Amino acid sequence: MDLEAVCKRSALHAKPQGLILQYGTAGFRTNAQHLDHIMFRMGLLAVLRSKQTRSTIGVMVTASHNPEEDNGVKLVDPLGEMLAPSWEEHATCLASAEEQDVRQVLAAIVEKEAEDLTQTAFVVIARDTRPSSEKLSQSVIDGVTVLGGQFHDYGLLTTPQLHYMVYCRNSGGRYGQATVEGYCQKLSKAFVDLTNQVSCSGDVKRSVKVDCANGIGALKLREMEHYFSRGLSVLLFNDGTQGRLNHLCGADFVKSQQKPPQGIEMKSGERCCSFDGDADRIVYYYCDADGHFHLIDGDKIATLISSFLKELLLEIGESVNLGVVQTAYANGSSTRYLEEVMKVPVYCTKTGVKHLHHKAQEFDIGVYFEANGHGTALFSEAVEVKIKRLAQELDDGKGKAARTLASIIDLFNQAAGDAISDMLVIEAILALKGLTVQQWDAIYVDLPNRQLKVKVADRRVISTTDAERQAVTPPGLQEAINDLVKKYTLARAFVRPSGTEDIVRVYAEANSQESADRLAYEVSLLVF
Ligand code: 16G
Ligand code: ZN
Repeated sequence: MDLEAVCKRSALHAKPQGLILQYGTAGFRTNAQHLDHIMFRMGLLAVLRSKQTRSTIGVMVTASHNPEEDNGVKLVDPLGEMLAPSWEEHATCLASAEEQDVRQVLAAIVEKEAEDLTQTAFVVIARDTRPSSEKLSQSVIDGVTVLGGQFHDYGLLTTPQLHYMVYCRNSGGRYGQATVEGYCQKLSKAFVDLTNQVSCSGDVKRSVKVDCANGIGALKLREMEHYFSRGLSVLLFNDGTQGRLNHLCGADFVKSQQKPPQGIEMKSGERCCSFDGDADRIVYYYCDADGHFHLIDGDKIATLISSFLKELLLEIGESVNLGVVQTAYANGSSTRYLEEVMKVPVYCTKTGVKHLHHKAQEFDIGVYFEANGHGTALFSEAVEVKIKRLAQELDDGKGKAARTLASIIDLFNQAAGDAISDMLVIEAILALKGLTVQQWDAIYVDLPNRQLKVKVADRRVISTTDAERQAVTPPGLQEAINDLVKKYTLARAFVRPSGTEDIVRVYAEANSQESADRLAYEVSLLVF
């Protein structure tokens, strides 16, 4: 490792003195102007991680649903997963080092991880459509090359597409071909196989309206739609030709504001969905005949998917361990429905995709979704092999169910939650089951809920346990929340420090909107 050369080049990507940024829940994120040094250094770190794991590592330049002037970066581990926690710490140390200390921090990482520096390194890079992304990804490449790493720049990809590429490259082709075409073909073939089972009924062609948040999702859907257009037509809105990224549109806006995005025309009963800026989240919605807006969030998506999977497993006659993973934000009605009606075990983890993903890996089939619409389903290798074998061997009703399940397995992006893949899964399930969006929505009724942000002097005084559902500190806070919750019916409330903003988040739900609003407000006064 030529540290002299690294330091010289690092000076060209100098860190503003005193600027300290943390590798947060989903990597570094802030105003794009402050990120050049971070990008260069994450190029360096990706090379070290690649040498250590002897695998291809991914670097994604995006700030997801943040405003257009922000940007960010995250590393993708060998199986397409989020970076391991010990390396998040290395990332924070390296990003925070003043210029003269970079050499020392790099050497410390090499020593701690017992790196074999003679190993080759390979890094794949992609970016979203932000104006700042292209230049910032060049800084990543600069970091990769100065440490002697090889790289492939995919250019514009959705975040989950990059996760998919990393997984493909490290699975020796077992998972799929690591190209955009490979991704499009794998998903489309699975989707067409599924929808071919229904299209013979002479139905009019299905269609869905998609709000692309003025982001990368529009480009990638356009690139792909001709592969599956016989089964589904997608009508794109907020495709980036006019509006600003994530501005008054996109999955995060729709979920948090509980209203339709700007720039989409909705007719009563029409199925619509929104992606976020890097297309790793999706929520659905529709307007009823009275013009009322109905949101179908990640919880209802998880319910649709897990009930469909469970039905198929029953038909096939296989007993398989299927579990659903949620966070504290999951609507109480969804948890109750899954546990009591569907008899599916439900687990709760801390917020952040990496926590849900790891928990879901414990099951033969693990379905995980955050209420905000990030999620997917994971299938153990044993289950995948078995189902695909049964799909070939059996030719009765069981064989048909096995073939459906085999296609569904291929349609999921098992590396990360993926708005395009999830949309195709949902569209296929609705078509196969002949469900309208209203029928899907009616599976259960969401409990009214309210989220509030509270600005405090130091959000770290609040610490939590039990997957963020109980406050440990400050002392007395949890008891006070419990006392408030007791006054309401079907109520629940919790507080947690945000992992992405300098605020505390309050969540409350109860049997009426007024109660949920009041409870959230009362809890926020405790935090203040
Ligand atoms: C990040 C997470 C998302 C989580 C959100 C919570 C990933 C890829 N993204 O966007 O899963 O819901 O942070 O933010 O992990 P908060 O801590 O500010 O509530
Ligand atoms: Zn995102």
